[in-house]
Amino acid sequence: GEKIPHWLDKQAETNPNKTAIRQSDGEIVTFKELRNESRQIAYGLRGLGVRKGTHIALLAENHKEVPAFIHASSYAGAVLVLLNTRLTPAELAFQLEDAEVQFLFTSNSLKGRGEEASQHLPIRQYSLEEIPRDAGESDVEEEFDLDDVYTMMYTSGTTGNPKAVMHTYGNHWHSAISSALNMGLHEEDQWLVCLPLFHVGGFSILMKSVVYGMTIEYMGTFDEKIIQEAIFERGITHVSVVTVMLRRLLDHLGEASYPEHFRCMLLGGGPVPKPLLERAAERRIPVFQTYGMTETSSQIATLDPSSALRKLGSAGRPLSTAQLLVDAEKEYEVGEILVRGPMVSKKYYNREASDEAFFRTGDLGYKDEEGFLYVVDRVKDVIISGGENVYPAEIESVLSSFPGVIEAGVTGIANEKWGEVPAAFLVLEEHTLWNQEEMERFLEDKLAKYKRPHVYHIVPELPRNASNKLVRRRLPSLVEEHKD
Ligand code: S0N
Ligand code: AMP
Ligand code: MG
Ligand code: MG
Repeated sequence: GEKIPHWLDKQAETNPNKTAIRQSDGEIVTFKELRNESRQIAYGLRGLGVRKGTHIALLAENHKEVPAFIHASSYAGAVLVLLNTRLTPAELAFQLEDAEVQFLFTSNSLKGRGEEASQHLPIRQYSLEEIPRDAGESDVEEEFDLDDVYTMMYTSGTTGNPKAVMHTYGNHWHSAISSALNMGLHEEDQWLVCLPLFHVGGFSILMKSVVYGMTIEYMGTFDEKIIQEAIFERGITHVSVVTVMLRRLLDHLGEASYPEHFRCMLLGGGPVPKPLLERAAERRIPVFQTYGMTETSSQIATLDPSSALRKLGSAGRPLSTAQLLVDAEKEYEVGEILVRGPMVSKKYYNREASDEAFFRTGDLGYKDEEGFLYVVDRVKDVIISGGENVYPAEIESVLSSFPGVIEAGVTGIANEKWGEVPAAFLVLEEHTLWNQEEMERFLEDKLAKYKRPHVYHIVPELPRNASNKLVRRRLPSLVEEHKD
């Protein structure tokens, strides 16, 4: 495929002294320093045995060393698997094995969890600190083939089995470029990273930074107070958030409004309640709802600044290089959302590539007469809790392995804080004494906290359709019927 020069080398040449990354505590790295540091880490990785195409994984919160490590991975030509830090060792082990990871790098705080996850796998593990920083220069990748795979991130797509989305350099490149064409690019732009880098929403900001030569502020854990300071006092112009984050920011803001220089609150990763958008609009906060997913390397449709208020509730129109169809006959009719574009991942790792021209998202939406997209629902039974995906089939299979459980059904129920949380419906063997505490203890090492059911209902049977398939959407009504 086409080749482009390493984006960080390019920025180090054109904007050497510009701030690439400012930590929220004030520490600054210029593009030239970031290039040098990333290359040095890449030499260290080479010394450990990482070659072009080697699968390496990262298990770390948003620590200081992470951005340089991510760029080092591209200098080393490695395929970087980004692991969700909220997962249990058992869940991590599945991904490490499935992705055929050879090296695991962790933050110090997650070292133990990494060791537990990789104990039965042929993986060499290091903490980020252990990567040698004094290795002599070696050959690193100075250009990218746009068709080469750079990152892998796990999702369950529409089926329920976790699978790794593969992103090429070209996917990330076109994602960044298309976003800029939609939002515009100003010399003084500064994007705040308060999303985790292990999901594509956060990761894509790092890519935008090196593709545009844009300063980012990078924070460890989500903290509304620090975010507000960054916006009011440090000139932040863009922030990417999920719904729960926007609500927390608005609550913290009180009666104030954001300063003039603030250009964009990019809101995505899940459904957005209209009252929240109205609340933000009343305060004249420029919220742009976006639609995208891991498979689309972040945004694929986004509301543009000129339509933001007129089309409140819409996720906008497809970015300039993207196409978006709704599988329906006419305007306003709901159908599955289909997408195509150079930012859309071609393939899941170790799965057959689809031969369809458009990617079926598993989401439902409609377009209005001007082509603006409204996302209304999902075909897939995924629950989105605070921007994290929960796959009912995965939870059900763990619940069913608990003694006395004959079958389990899981569905999302509304939750004020997280949007949606999982609720479990269990059919028990006769004479089984239900003990919720025991179930909760049982789940501790099997499921990440955000995947564990918030409520349990013991029911006589689960709703099934004519072909005996569990109908998860009917689960809540089952409890209502059961009550009276
Ligand atoms: C909202 C976050 C920050 C909450 O985490 P916080 O406040 O740090 O909590 P902790 O202190 O870690 O834990 C406190 C308690 O809360 C539980 N908990 C934490 N998170 C969740 C959750 N999501 N659901 C349910 N419970 C949760 C903890 O377990 C703990 O419990 P206790 O106290 O009982 O032990 C955090 O959840 C967060 O960062 N969420 C966002 C994740 C994310 O990045 N999602 C987006 C994924 N999708 C994409 O990346 C594709 C879309 C996309 O690209 C995009 C998305 C957004 C914006 C822009 C884009 C784009 O297209 O560019
Ligand atoms: P992920 O699979 O973690 O990348 O999450 C992406 C999913 O979040 C999409 O497939 C949608 O189901 C949901 N999502 C993303 N953006 C929106 C939006 N603007 N409105 C409603 N749901 C969204
Ligand atoms: Mg979370
Ligand atoms: Mg999600």
